[in-house]
Amino acid sequence: METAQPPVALTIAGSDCSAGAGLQADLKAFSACGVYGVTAVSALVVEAPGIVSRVEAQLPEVVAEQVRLLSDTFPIAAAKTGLLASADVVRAVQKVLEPTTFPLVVDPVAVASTGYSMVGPGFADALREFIEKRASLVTPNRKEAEELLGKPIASCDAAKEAASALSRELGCPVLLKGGHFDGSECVDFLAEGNRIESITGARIPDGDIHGTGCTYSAAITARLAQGFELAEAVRLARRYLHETLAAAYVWPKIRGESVKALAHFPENSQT
Ligand code: PXL
Repeated sequence: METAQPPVALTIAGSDCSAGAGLQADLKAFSACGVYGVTAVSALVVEAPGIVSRVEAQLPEVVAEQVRLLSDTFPIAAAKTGLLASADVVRAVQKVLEPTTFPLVVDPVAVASTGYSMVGPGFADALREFIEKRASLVTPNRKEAEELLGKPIASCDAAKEAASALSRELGCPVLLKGGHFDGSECVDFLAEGNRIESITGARIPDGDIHGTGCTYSAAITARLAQGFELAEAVRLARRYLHETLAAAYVWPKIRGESVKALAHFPENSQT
């Protein structure tokens, strides 16, 4: 019997051996959203929740070769980039994506939630050029938006204007995520030039779980691969992220801290 084929989404991202973030999070989110995921590995990260011990950017030509082979083989409907880790990898990815036209979500990851910088010299400039030339959406958190704008964003109110300013500067839609501002609700701003939409979600206590940014941008990518327009893709992805946080797993303390992970298949979490 023939079954309907799912859309295909590509992630170009780092491997997180603890599987909470990076391409492992992306693949889980793609699968949970009903999309077939393929992966080009851009960096190897040795980490566990709360600790990053090493980041090894992969050879730019090997990253590009993965992307080329995958996009020559699969009908890729949308893609995302996560941790690209070096300026040379960014430039190689930009070049290999030149002939492609599918929607591309750029998650401008540079620093792990532990504060560990995961990128090399010249990264910020290379990433900005890549975003300006190819991104369909960029998804900064507060720190990443401040880095891209070159100035602090003092409050959630200021974030609205910052999202618009950034979108005009970069020439592409911006989703500025509100998780790192104060308040009982998380407000994300989706700016497409002068048009702005706020997406509000309840703040989940202890919701600072590793991999939320990767999961959010991967779920957006999955929805774009399924043909949803941008604002609806973001709304659906925000809801999915909320579910993975609300059903999160917590294992007992090991190094003084309990170990948490997002639950990507929340409907299975009690079985
Ligand atoms: O959460 C950011 C992130 C993205 N990608 C990889 C990571 C991390 C965080 O540690 O390891 C591969």
